[in-house]
Amino acid sequence: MANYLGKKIVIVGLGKTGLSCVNFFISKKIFPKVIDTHNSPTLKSFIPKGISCHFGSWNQEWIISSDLIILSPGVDRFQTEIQLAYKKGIEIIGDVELFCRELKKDKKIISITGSNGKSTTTCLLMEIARKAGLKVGVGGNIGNPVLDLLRYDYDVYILELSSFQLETTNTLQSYGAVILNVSENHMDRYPLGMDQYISAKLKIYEFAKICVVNVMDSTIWPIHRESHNRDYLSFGMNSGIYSLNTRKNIIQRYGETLIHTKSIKISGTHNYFNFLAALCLAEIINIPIRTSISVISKYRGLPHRLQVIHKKDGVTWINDSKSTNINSTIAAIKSIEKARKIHLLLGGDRKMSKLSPLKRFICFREDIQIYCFGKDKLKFGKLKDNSIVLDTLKQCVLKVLEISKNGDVVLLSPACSSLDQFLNFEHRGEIFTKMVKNFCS
Ligand code: UMA
Ligand code: ADP
Repeated sequence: MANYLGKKIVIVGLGKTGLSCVNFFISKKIFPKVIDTHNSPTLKSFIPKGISCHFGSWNQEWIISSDLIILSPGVDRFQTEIQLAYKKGIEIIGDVELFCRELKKDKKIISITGSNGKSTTTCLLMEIARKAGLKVGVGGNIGNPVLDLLRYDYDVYILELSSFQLETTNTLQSYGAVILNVSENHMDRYPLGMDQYISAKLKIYEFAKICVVNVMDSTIWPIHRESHNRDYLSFGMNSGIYSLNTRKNIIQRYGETLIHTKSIKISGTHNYFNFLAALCLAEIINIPIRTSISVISKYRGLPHRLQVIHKKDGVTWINDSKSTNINSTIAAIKSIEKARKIHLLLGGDRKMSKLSPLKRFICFREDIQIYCFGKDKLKFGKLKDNSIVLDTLKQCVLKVLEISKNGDVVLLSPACSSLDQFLNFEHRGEIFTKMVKNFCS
């Protein structure tokens, strides 16, 4: 357990993470300072009395005179103010690092990262572990800050970690860790491109006891020097310890059948890979395979991920609002097995990602009509002939209603962050669902 007494601590960002850090320090009778560059951060009324706050800009004086800076994941560590602090040698960490330093060493952490599938895999593993009778704490990027998990004593801590959270973590010693996959995402935060993004992801394996490895992508295999005994489990398509056999459509372990894909309730081959990773992680925490398989056979996935929200006049409406990058949108399109036409709603903030892989995938598909909205609508509009470019999601839905016919699928899988027009991806998905139900009734 680290000792923070006497240190000058500055927390940057007063969202969920910042607030959890404030509460963590207060529980130790330490009073940090808080900076948020917005004039009126939404959680400011939750700040206890006696905490000095600076809102609306940076406070360079506080930053450079501090001993320890706690960065929220949404704060870019490459901005000038933070870079100055690095140059001065000030320690800069995040909430996950605080958590790691605090958690008793005999406790097991399972950590999950990847460009897509983190929440699906995290929730599935949580359900498997609960079914096996374990007390499970789940936190991180999935929505509840990890420090809040310290309030209870769990058998296992399942952490969903973003690249931003991994960047500011130095001593994470997971019992089991996985990088599910990697594809271009958050390029607005990685000026040096994919290598820099992948390096952040690879931190998850650095001190992990058992690494779960995606055999299909060598760029995300563990590369750290073997400074300690570590084990490996692997998953992949027609390869790896846990594998998807695409000839027989079964999930296997060492070639032995575990489940036929037709017994699985959620669609999309990409989800089978999430399941393989969850099976590896469940094995690491000694859960019997039959328990895992029984949960997998009933798992229906999470809202806002390929969620069928309405069927009317032969048209199926799907909410995949959580698709915030190109690869998750390609996965969504691939998961649609039968459609006369797919009406694909795209748009928002693409976070500087290249759109060419999506262009290659859709440009010759005559069964796909695209509708583009939001900040990057013009960029998306260039992906395909006859694209329909409008300002808002609502305008796109109204247009689809004019054009769609029996046998069609309408897919909101925007490949973008929602923050230009919505509060978050849940808000975007809820608005879409409400509109569809209202307009179609
Ligand atoms: N802020 C500044 N200066 C900046 C940037 C932000 O002061 O330069 C302030 C904002 O004004 C705001 C606060 O920081 O008041 C927000 O902090 P934050 O963006 O870190 O958000 P939190 O509410 O703390 O939520 C974070 C994660 N957010 C991000 O990584 C952007 C949440 O993941 C996570 O669930 C939560 O911690 C708990 O761990 C969200 C997310 O979008 C869901 N993650 C990205 C993704 O999944 O793609 C990585
Ligand atoms: P994350 O937490 O990494 O954002 P989610 O499980 O919430 O992942 O899914 C986000 C989006 O990615 C959804 O659109 C979902 O359909 C898609 N998705 C889920 N798993 C994968 C995967 N393994 N590969 C590609 N896309 C995926």
